[in-house]
Amino acid sequence: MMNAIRGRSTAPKGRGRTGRSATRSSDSSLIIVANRLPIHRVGHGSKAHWQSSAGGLVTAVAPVMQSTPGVWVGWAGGDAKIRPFQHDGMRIRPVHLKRSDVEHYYNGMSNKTIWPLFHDAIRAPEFRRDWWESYVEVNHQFSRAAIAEASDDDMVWVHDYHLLLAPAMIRKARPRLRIGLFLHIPFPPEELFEWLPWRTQILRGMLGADVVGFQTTGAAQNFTRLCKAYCDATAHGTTLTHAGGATAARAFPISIDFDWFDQRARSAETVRRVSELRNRVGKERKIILSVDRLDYTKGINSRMDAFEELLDRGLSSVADCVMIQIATPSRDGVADYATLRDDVEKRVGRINGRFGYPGRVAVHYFRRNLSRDDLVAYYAAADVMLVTPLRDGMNLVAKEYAACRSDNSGVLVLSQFAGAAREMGRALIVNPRDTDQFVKTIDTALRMRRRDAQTRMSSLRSRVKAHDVFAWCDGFMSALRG
Ligand code: GDG
Repeated sequence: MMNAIRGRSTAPKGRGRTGRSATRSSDSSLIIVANRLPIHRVGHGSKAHWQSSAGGLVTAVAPVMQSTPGVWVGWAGGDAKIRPFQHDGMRIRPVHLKRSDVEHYYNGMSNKTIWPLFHDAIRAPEFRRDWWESYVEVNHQFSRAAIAEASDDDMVWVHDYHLLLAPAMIRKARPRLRIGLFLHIPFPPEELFEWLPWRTQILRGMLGADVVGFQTTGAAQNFTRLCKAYCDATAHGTTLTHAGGATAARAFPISIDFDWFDQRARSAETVRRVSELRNRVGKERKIILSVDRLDYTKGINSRMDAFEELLDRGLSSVADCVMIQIATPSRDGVADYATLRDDVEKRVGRINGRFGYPGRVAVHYFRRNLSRDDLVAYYAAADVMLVTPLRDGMNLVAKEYAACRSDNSGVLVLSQFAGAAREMGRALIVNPRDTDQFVKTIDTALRMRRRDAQTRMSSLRSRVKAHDVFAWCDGFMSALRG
């Protein structure tokens, strides 16, 4: 494939008003540029091999890369220098990060500045010049790798908040490339974004793309207002015109591979696992499930508080229901995450101490990565799913749950602050900070009549099926092709 990329003609194609190439040949390659590679190394010595990784971005983009010739530029984790290689039909180009970059660019600027700021400043963002300098340098490094892989006919698709400067850096070296940027997390309103000492540089970095995609229209509008204020951009519909050319800023709500989840949930193996799980927790009890990365944006503590109050007020009991919280370990290098873990574990201990009895635990808490098949079995077993982040770009878990409810049973309780709430209005929508309303909504979900639940779930499933990850990708890619 590499020969095909390098050997392809770089003759100019049709050019748009901005001087950027406006059409692509059908055999253009796609170069994905993302902080992490879609695979990670497992095992040691002769048994070491690469395995697909879990996570929002990987889940969403991997199926697309199976069907399009492409390259994935990203960090492999750790500090080993790894040469480019081929994996499962895809060229992998690892970017090497120094330990100090992991500390400053990744743990620092990405996860202690941008992540909290873009999530409503749920934790106070820190602003450090040395982190910023490292962020600039690492963005250059990713950009150089992308430039080395791309011929002028190819498309480059940059992902997420770690690489907001890369579109303009790549554009500078290769003015005619088609460049897309998709932001997986929210884009904040002016009054928060303006805190950033490097706000203009970041906006200009993003404007290097031909298409900037967001999870919601609200996020795209926030970006548009800021570009008008700080980059002299003018807006016509969803197109921003600025000194560097034109950029489309629009919502492309991300989704899941609906059919994969649907079929897996219907399989005999899943049916067997569900029945085993039900027998273990007690057939008569309703299962309330949550699945999150262990992150303070996901609202795990407020959810535990609501569940505790539900039991405390006697609205439900441990004989009637059980909560299962799957919490995937995340960002262990950031102190806030260790504190969160302690807080969550204290709450689980307290609730079990107060309400559990022999043979009946109130909260089952798993802090580990499960296989996708295990996850599907939990989704298929759960009577009520709580997806209640304090702020979330989209939240794929909400969509995965709906996809696993092939008989239309199950009730989804969804935070109004998840991007998914824009599309999944037939869920029970909650404000997770309003404990009173939260407790009542869990109670309503537990008591909902089967027919009402089925009407809601059927509508949720239709929406997710019609707007699956392939539709998301087609939508973004056709905008990118111009
Ligand atoms: C970011 C944005 C946006 C979870 N635990 C396990 C596991 N998972 C999988 C889920 C789901 C994914 O990870 C999590 O996706 P989310 O959307 O919930 O969240 P983030 O990781 O925060 O992702 C988010 C997303 O990007 C996509 O744009 O929706 O708003 O924050 O697919 O199934 N998978 C396996 N084992 C686990 O234990 N195998």
